[in-house]
Amino acid sequence: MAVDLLLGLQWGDEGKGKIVDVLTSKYNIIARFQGGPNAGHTLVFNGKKHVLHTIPSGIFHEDATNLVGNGVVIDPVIFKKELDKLAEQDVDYKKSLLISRKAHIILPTHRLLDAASEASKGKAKIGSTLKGIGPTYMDKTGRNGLRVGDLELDTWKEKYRNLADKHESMIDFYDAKIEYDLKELENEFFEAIKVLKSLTFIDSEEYVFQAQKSGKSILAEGAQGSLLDIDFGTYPFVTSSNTTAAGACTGLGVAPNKIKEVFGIFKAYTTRVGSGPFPTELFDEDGATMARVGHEFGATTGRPRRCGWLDLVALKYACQVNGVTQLMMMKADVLSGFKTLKVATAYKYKGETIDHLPYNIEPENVEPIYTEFNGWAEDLTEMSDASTLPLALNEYIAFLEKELEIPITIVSVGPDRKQTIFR
Ligand code: 2SA
Ligand code: MG
Repeated sequence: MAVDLLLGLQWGDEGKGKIVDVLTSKYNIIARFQGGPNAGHTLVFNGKKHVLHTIPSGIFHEDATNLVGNGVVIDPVIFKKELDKLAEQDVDYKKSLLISRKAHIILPTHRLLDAASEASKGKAKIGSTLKGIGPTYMDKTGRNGLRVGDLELDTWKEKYRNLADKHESMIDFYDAKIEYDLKELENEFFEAIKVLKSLTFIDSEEYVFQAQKSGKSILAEGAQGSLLDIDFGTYPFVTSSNTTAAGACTGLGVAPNKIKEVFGIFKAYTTRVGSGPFPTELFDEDGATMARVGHEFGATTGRPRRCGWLDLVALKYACQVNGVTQLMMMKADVLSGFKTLKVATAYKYKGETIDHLPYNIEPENVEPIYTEFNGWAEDLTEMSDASTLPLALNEYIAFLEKELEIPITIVSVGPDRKQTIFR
């Protein structure tokens, strides 16, 4: 059976968690393939909101198996907190949650290094979530990392100590004053490791291979967004993993020819949290309205998200890099009430008009060229049928489909599972 991918096409927070939750009943296995507790995937059902960070968004469905793949980085402390929350909801995760032995572990000192690195950069900081993501992936590619499978060996504490000691000397190297009590952080870490060790560790690439062979269906759940990809994103203002389709191959061991559908999730407008260029960013009342109506705050850090118009230049680029086969448009409801909507359809770049994403999209280099659309006044949040959508929204959708040459198969009109319109 083929593997389907679900990815964010912007700078994260597109609503991937919600759509995974909506689609889970069609799949046997939901698998995360990159990122870690920097992610914040929000699910709403039965009047309750749930935020997941490392655990796949299929966890609330009894029949689904949830796999944390080798490409993910795990902070045992945050993982334990997520598990505690699930236990409070009577979710029986022991049976349904599997962890790759090859996933890397975030040490307390990785978090400290993240903080020291960001503090030392001053204004040029990445705007990291400070979860230790960058330093952990650095140790992975630097071939120094501690992996989940190491926890099954007697030598893991020694390996931990050596790495943590090295990190401590590195923290001193940064020109930043970071206050910390490592003993306390370690107590919490070792407690959490005990909980992690009570879960099922597997050779996940073999599991994924056998699952496909026996006809099981798999949905790979991306975290962050395509423009935060370490290779294709707005470097250096990116995360440290491949958030694009290729990341699912390396982060799960899925062969490229086994991938079938690629679901590209995007917001009807654009948001970004953290630093970095954002050509269609708004600093006016319209941006403030999007932030207010869309409740645009980081699901992990609570930071306010920057808001702006939809950027078709960037969206097209993301569709290309990922080979998107179906689009899903989120938060259409947030745009209700705008008289006029704008979509950036090209950039002015070095005196020319271009419609592809150039190397440098810093504000001094690109100026978005907008196409305007009529807005709609109707409240969409109670709608459940595509035939009831306002004309102006249908025109907005038709334009995007024509430009991107990909069908929009879902329009989301609110955070709840039920507020999902299939087309
Ligand atoms: P990091 O922590 O090293 O991966 O940060 C590097 C950049 O990646 C951005 N990033 C994100 N952007 C949007 N959403 C993310 N998840 C949380 C959420 C973010 C939050 O769902 O709201 O709560 O603040 C996420 N994770 C990483 C980050 O802002 C940096 O620009
Ligand atoms: Mg998020």
